[in-house]
Amino acid sequence: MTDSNPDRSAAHKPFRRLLLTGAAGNLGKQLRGALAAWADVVRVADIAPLGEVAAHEEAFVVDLADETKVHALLEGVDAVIHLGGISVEAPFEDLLEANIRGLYNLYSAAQKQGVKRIIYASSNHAVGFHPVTSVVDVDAPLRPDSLYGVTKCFGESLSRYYFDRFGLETVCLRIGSSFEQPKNSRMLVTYLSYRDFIELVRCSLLTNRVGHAIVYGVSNNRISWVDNTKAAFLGFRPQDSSAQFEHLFPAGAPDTNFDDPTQLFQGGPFVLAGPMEPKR
Ligand code: NAI
Ligand code: 15L
Repeated sequence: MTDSNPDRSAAHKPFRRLLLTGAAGNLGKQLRGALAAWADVVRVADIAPLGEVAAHEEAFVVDLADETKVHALLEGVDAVIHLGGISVEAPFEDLLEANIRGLYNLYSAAQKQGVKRIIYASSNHAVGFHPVTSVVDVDAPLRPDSLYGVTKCFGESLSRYYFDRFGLETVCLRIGSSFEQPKNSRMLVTYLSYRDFIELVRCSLLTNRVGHAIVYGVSNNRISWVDNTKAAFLGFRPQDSSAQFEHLFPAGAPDTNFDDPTQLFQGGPFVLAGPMEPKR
């Protein structure tokens, strides 16, 4: 996505305006500062308060389910990093508004506003019902492990449709577990450091012609359940590893409890988390 406008080249930033949704969340807070290097203006959005707004930022408090506001949110935007939405298993009604209706609103508005590319935060839970004894590549069959995972499959399909129909590019990031550090032994396998997450977003934004792509977001961990060979064109090379945290979760005797689905499948505890009853 190089910029051929001479006025823009003079500024040495590849984008005029980037939109970051979910900017008040865990990963949004990590990414927010980095975006200043890639765009003159960073539009930050969330349903939650956005805190202090920097000089290069525009803040929008928006519910993604609000169609009118989402269309206004996309005005004048070159590319989007879409992290907003419910990030764990939840009652269907809640997922429906934030992750299904909200995502449709985003793509519909992006297409009408001429947005060129969306970086979509999918999840390992789109394929979480693959066993831990397998390695999944980006063409592995979808096997969502939760209604949350189903919404991520919806996002991957919706973005595929918008590329095939309108040429709106998307990179779907099947993020593993991106936190300060792994919280359990499963996350030693699925860990994505914040630094590697930011690098993955950078590669996804700046690679020319991505079409519709899927890539796994994991660091260079000692054990892996995923294979990014077919996404090599993105140039993502993770620098970090969960090895530095292995002492926190010492390996025990092999787990031979074949009745425990949270140990058998890549999605871990998500495989038993749903469906959840609506909140009354
Ligand atoms: P998070 O839950 O901390 O952040 C999500 C943000 O979305 C929150 O700030 C929340 O207020 C906002 N949001 C929720 N509903 C909204 C709505 N209706 N309208 C507008 N904003 C809304 O999650 P985190 O960890 O920052 O993850 C970011 C994205 O990456 C999420 O889409 C999540 O599903 C995905 N992801 C994250 C992983 C991780 O390990 N952190 C792993 C796999 C996927
Ligand atoms: C996700 O998709 C969630 O957003 C995050 O909170 C973690 O639970 C992560 O997956 C995981 O699998 O560890």
